Amino acid sequence: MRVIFIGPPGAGKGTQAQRLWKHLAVPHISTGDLLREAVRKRTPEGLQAERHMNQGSLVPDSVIIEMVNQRLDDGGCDSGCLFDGFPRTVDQAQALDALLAERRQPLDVVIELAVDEDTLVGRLIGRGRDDDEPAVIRQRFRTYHQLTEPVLDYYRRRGILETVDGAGTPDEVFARIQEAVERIQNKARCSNS
Ligand code: B4P
Repeated sequence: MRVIFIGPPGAGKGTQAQRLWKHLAVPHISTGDLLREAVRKRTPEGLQAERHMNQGSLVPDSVIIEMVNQRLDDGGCDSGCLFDGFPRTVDQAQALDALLAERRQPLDVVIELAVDEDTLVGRLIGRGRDDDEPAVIRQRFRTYHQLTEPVLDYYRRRGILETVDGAGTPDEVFARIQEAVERIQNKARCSNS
């Protein structure tokens, strides 16, 4: 299966992706993790990304798309993968369509993790990562509304968006995600038979 996780900052994309990739036995591609790794290694992409991440803005599409392209070329994704935090703009979504079409790898489902903003702020402040400072968190929410919410419409129009309530304990959220994935798998089985 090829799955995308989308949600506002702190929605639990990383938390739930850790569970889902193990459950589906597919590679996990987190652009946030790839960027933090590049920052840690002080690569040219990492140095460019760090400034954007620390301001709560998105890293330029060209950097992200090339990073994902390389990750797909590294292999292991033929039978599926889980994209976590990517795509975050409509241009990234269109680029992903092209990358997957070249490889004849269709997308199965996009899971939106929906959580109210007050809960999210509490989670992020509790986590305390470098980009979890209040002014930066506010900017990350603005960026999400402006640039990432249109991505939800992009996939809704295609009929592959599943919205999952991301409130509650990580176990409760994961149970809802599993139900959504099963719904999609059953739908695919029915249309193939
Ligand atoms: P990400 O790494 O994707 O981070 P995130 O959106 O802040 O967090 P996530 O939703 O994964 O939350 P988590 O599970 O950790 O991005 C970081 C930055 O990288 C972006 O701001 C951007 O600058 C850049 N970037 C990444 N991808 C990009 C792209 N495609 N294009 C451009 N720029 C990009 O959970 C957060 C906290 O909540 C944790 O402490 C966790 O323990 C807790 N939590 C999770 N689920 C919970 C639950 N159910 N109950 C209670 N606590 C919970």
